[in-house]
Amino acid sequence: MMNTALITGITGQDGSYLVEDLLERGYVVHGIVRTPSLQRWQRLDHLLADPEVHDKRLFLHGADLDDVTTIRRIIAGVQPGEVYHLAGQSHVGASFEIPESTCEFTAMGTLRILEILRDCRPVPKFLHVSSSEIFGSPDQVPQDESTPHRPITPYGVAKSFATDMVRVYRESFGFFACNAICFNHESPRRGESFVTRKITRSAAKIKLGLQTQLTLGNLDACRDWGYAPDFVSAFQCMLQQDEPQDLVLATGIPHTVKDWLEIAFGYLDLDWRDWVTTDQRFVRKADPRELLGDARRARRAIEWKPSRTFEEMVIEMVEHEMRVLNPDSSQPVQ
Ligand code: G4F
Repeated sequence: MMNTALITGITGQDGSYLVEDLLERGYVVHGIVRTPSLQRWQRLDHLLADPEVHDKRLFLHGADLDDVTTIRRIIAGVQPGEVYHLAGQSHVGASFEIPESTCEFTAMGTLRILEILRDCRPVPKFLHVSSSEIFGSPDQVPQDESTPHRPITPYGVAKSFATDMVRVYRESFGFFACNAICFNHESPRRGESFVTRKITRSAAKIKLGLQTQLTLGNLDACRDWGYAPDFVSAFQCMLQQDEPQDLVLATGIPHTVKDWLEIAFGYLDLDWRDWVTTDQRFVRKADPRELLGDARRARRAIEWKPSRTFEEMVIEMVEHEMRVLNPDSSQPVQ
């Protein structure tokens, strides 16, 4: 019998890679999307245009994360064997401006789904995409699954709540539920407000004469940046373990925003110092400084390891922007 999966947040970067991964593994996939009549789901366009896939093996259902009745009805109709919960307000900077809705969707949205699943027979397996932001200002570097949560942003607090709830439902109600504790992960499908895509897109635009300046926040900000498709490929494997457990997904290698600038602009033969300015508007009220992941448990449990180097990932993203912005050119401008 075919496996049936339900994905929340299917239209985002991770959701779009996950649906491809699950379809390739032979799953029937259902996705929950917001306001179906108004949105475009660019990252899914290729799948929705495929008559062998759309409404045959991939189905979309409209519901907001606070619409419990509709989500309950969708889950009752779909009867998924596995639920992948990716949805939520995912911009850390924005969480300072909209803390209530961040907690509403990221924290309470997760609890609501857990509560709905509690009434299912059998209870589907559940994967929650958690975040390194739960560690905030950690007292140990690198961080692993046993590192205490010390979030310093509204987003981190919301994710910490959701992560702990998943553990509580696993321990108290016997759910097969896991947190994938993901450090930053990027790709050409990253949203344009995240620093990595902002840099790669701007570098390409500047090279093509479409932009004259790039304004950023803290250039010394440091993160453990990996490649999104690698992270997403771990999600399904996590739900096939003998016993459910949380896993940290990370490269274990720190880089700064300046490293992104050096590689992205350098690849296009530009000196970033000629084009980049900083503005307090993009500096956060609080920003974790020492997020670095230890993914040894994931390596042992599911043989997970990154497939790309940092430099390969940055260059792939720059090349993608050059292709999209300059479609006549088959080669990146050197
Ligand atoms: O790209 P960012 O906005 O990602 P951030 O805040 O680390 O969050 C991302 O990764 C988390 C961990 O996986 C996820 F939980 C979360 O949902 C999201 O996917 O910022 C990265 C760093 C920060 O230190 C930020 O302060 O870059 C710094 N930065 C410097 N200038 C900037 C900018 N970030 C943004 N977005 N824009 C800037 O101009």
